[in-house]
Amino acid sequence: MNGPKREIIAMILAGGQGSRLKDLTKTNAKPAVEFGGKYRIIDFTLSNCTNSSIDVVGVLTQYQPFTLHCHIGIGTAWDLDRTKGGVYILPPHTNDSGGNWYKGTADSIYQNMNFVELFSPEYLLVLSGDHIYTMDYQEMFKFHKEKKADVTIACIEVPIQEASRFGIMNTKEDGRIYEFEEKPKHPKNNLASMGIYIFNWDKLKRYLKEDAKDEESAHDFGKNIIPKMLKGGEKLFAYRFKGYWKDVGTVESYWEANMDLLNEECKLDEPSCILDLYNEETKVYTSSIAYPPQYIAPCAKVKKSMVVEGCSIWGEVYNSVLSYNVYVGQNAKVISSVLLSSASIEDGAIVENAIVCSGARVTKGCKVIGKPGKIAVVSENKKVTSDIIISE
Ligand code: ADQ
Ligand code: ADP
Repeated sequence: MNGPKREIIAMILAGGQGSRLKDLTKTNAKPAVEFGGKYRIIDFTLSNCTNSSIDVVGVLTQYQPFTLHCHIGIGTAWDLDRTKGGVYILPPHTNDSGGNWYKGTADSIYQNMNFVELFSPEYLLVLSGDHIYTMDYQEMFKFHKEKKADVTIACIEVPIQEASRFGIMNTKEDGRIYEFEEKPKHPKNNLASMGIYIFNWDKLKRYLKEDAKDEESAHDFGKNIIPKMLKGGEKLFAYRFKGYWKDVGTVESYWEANMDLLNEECKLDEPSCILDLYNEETKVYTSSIAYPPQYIAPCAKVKKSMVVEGCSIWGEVYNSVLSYNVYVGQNAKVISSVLLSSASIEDGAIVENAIVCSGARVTKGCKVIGKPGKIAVVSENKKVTSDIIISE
């Protein structure tokens, strides 16, 4: 089989467990976790590909992929159901030399080199399936070509206290990277890799093959490939991204990114503090299930919230994001919380600073109360029958 020739194709890394999201990723890969009411996290990256006219997209899956596979299907929602190109789901597989689980992010690309070669690309765009942002990859691609770079890494300034969660780089004035440290304990600055890379494919291929033989390597882009390329004297450039971007790697950052959707106050200020879901050019697509329209009962009060189809609300909802088919009973209160599909908050229950996962029930009169920095999480299908209050 030969695919259509493409100058650039994308590979989305979507196989990691995302263990820091704890109960949210028990039965689901992180990219398949519901977000913003009607989306799943990977929708943002897939939609960015569509909106950037990148029409060959491989999705590398491994950990708990069932929901992710069902959700992506043949890519219709993102207009990626092509006869030539489109979206391809790439789980680990065996071949005549054996085959393996994906040992790390770089290994997952290495094991799919034959797939990439089908399209004879000159460049490879490597993306993560677990970031919330909208971005035109063509702008970054233009930058990559202008700089005649071997690798371009998208980067953004993060609060210094969070810098040790990321790959941190130092650049010269023209953007050339001269230092890169993956998750440094004591970061020297705050310019973070967004885990979005454009590689010259021939060059990357060489490094992937060498890295595959290296038994000491974790076969990870941030830990191994990028430092090796830097050491090998390749031209690495940093592309500064100006918009909103969040790596929703922890329960707190996931909750915050949901709350950011409700943040009307800063809409006119910095582009980095808003995620605009209403812009036609950066529209986020998703494959959704049909539910009846949401019903807001006469006794309900709903303010500053996102409420998706199928919800029925009899109680009070403030500053919250409600996914499909959520029930909020009479005299129940939901404040600053994220309720995933088919969660049920029964009569008189109180939920505040919390995430209630899919199908969970907070039974009559029970309280689930967390606080910013210590969000309360109710896991999937759990029935809460006594108060959960995070006090310290
Ligand atoms: P992390 O986010 O910690 O750092 P990682 O956990 O490797 O990177 O996940 C990146 C993506 O790869 C995720 O979407 C994950 O699902 C996927 N993935 C992980 N292991 C995989 C495997 N074995 N097979 C397939 N997919 C896999 C990275 C960079 C940092 C950068 C941050 C930005 O290493 O330098 O700062 O991303 O978020
Ligand atoms: P406004 O008229 O300015 O919209 P609201 O009454 O909507 O004022 O309240 C503003 C904010 O206060 C809302 O965003 C909501 O988060 C919060 N709020 C309002 N009522 C309650 C309540 N009963 N419990 C908790 N938070 C509330």
